[in-house]
Amino acid sequence: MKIAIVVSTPEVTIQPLGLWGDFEENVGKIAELGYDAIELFVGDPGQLALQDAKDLIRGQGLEISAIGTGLSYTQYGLSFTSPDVLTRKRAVERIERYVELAAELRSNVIIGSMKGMYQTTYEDAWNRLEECLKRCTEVANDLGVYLLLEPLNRYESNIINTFSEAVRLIEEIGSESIRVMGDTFHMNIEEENICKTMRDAEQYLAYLHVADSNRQAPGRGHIDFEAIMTTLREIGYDKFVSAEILPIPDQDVAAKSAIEYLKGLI
Ligand SMILES: [Mn+2]
Repeated sequence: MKIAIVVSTPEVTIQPLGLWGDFEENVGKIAELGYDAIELFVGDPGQLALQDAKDLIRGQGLEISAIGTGLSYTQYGLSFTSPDVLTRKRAVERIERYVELAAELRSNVIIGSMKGMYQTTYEDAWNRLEECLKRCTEVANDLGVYLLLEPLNRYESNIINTFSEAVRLIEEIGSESIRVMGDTFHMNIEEENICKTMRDAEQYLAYLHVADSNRQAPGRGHIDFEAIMTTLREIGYDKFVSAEILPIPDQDVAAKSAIEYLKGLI
């Protein structure tokens, strides 16, 4: 099991659930704290100075666990369930750019917020999402990248709130290039039992965001991370656990307390 944390790339103008600001300084801090990897929070992949970022991260001996794409919905309004065909087309093209970026960085692409908040029927939204994701998996498959489908809680999206929906969609899509990822903050709201949910989806589970019940660093709320880490160990999970957390009391303290707490449980 390897530990990562969200860091925004230099072109991002808003605070992510992780570190923001001077990119070089943040990458140095993360390496110093003992993290294995960085999860890159990228806005427009076209605006990222890729080679610089890559050199900096590799220079610190860190991996790039995944690429977060949420800004493409929250800032750019691109959604897979939009009733507007042009918006969906642009959303697919945007993910294709992220997949190319991930291929360059030997990383994977998270699909969370870009599922959108639909205002049509569930069935229409499902079909639109499935069609878009099928197209994205073709590019992902060609480039050897995984798409990580993340269930979000009901206040952030109204489709794929649970692992069971995510697994059903993945099975319908029928591609090896799409997998499910968890986020303990969302799972705490939506799933009956976080550990059982992960066990049941063991064959599809490819990534995990960790945040406590209040979305702060693990250990600062009331989620049972001891049980979660035990479950991950028992199912032989050897992938990334990535801190996606509020900068409370500030981002440096949050980053430090997350790694210390998680290392204490491994
Ligand atoms: Mn998440």
